[in-house]
Amino acid sequence: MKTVYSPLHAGHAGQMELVTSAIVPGFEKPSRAEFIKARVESERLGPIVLPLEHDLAAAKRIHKSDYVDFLPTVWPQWVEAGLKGTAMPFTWPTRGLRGDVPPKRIDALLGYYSFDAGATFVEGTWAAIKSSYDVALTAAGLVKDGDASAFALCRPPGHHAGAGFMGGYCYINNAAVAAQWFRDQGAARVSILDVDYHHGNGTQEIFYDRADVQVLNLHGDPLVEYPFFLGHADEGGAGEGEGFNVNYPMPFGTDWDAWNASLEDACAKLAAYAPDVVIVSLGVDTFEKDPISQFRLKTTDYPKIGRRVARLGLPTLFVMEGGYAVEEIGINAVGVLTGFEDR
Ligand code: Q9C
Ligand code: ZN
Repeated sequence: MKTVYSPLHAGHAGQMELVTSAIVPGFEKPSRAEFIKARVESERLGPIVLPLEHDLAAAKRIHKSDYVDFLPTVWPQWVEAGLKGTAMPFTWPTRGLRGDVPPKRIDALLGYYSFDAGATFVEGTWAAIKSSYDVALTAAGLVKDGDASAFALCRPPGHHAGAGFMGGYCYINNAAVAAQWFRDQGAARVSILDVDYHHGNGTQEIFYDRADVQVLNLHGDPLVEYPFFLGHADEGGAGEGEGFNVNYPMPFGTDWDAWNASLEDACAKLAAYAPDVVIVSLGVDTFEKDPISQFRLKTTDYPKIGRRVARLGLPTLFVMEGGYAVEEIGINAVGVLTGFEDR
């Protein structure tokens, strides 16, 4: 399969991250994408192609227009305000505060348009976000034009970004953009299978009341794991979307056998839905050695994921999400893809 990759991701670099008790260098760093690209090459997965440029219309089909327009202005506004370092929010309009009046300061606007401090900006961040979006749409185009599968090597990732907010290293929800794009190109139904360790709260929110995009999410139990405030088993969709959102929260320590039981159930529901195309939100932070996660999948498990998805027999777009064990991220992510190709 072809891989779509942009070197512009690399400008999103050197940012700081707020964790439970400290500020540390960001886990979501450029070497992630470079290790994956190197593995695509060494495994000879297929050609690596650059993305085509797209305007932001496809992003605005699922994100709020003012939110999308805000993203390219963040760093220029930050600099204009005389600020340096890493742009990050510090105040959020939670319950009891007003979330409908955007403030007039860039540091406060960052909070207005986010749910945590995990989507930070440096000078090259917008170009990276835009390139990641272009990567997803270009790879979607390959599948639409007849490729059985394609790999969107997106960085930054997307699945935590909601209709009007960023967070969790995510800005534009690349998988959700691609799903809506397939619908707009004539697909009747699209399934998103999110295998990232963290719940894809943004993807769930965007499609929660819709029957035309099925969202299946395998992840750490939000009672004890980020993003904490969405992803429970009783979230099944609303209105017309009732029954088309399925969550599989799992405990710390989940290994292949237990994780695979959820995957099998998800694949059965996916097959019954009979979509025209499958989008895999491909996070490999389920890995036993991931520095911020608590599942126990092994390197040998990742090809099994790809094989199972291939058995669905559907056009498939893989969209890169998380995975922070950078030495192994390429082996594990590309393992899913070579497994899909049964080699
Ligand atoms: N101590 C994705 O995998 N921080 N996002 C967790 C770490 C946020 C993960 C705290 C993790 C976001 C795309
Ligand atoms: Zn993740």
